[in-house]
Amino acid sequence: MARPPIAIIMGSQSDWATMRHAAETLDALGVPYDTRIVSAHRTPDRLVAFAKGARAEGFQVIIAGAGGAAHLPGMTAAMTPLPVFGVPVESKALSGQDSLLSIVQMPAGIPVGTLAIGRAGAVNAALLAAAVLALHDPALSLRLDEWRKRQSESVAERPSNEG
Ligand code: RP5
Repeated sequence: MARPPIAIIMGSQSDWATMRHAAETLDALGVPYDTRIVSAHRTPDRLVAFAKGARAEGFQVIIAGAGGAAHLPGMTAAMTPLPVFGVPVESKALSGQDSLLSIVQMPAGIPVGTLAIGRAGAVNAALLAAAVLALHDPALSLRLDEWRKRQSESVAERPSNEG
């Protein structure tokens, strides 16, 4: 069986409540992925092994979610040539502003594509990762078009008291 092209990594089990939205979006698009807990500070050796081996494992894009002092996306990007999309997880103390600034403010030279805080960022990271793969996958490109079409069709013309 082909290896999944996307890795969804996160700093903690507690990040899964956010990062599962990336997984569900990839499910909807029919894109295989692997999920791992990789903490930059609690499991640094696991981080190094994962990031250095990610390309050899067959991954093409990495989605990395973390909260607080969120080093995971940047440290991962420092050790792999693969594109890394960072998802700032909403933290309790600072509502994810800490996560966002930790991930987005990469010094020039090591890029991390940074998404919005929380669920929106997780969903969009998955859509962005799928769009990268779709550049060389016409069937996935069609599925992405269909996903957007369904999204447009799901928007009512007028607001309702039910919603
Ligand atoms: C970060 O610390 C994780 O990415 C998580 O968002 C945050 C809190 O982790 P837990 O204390 O819930 O494990 O490393």
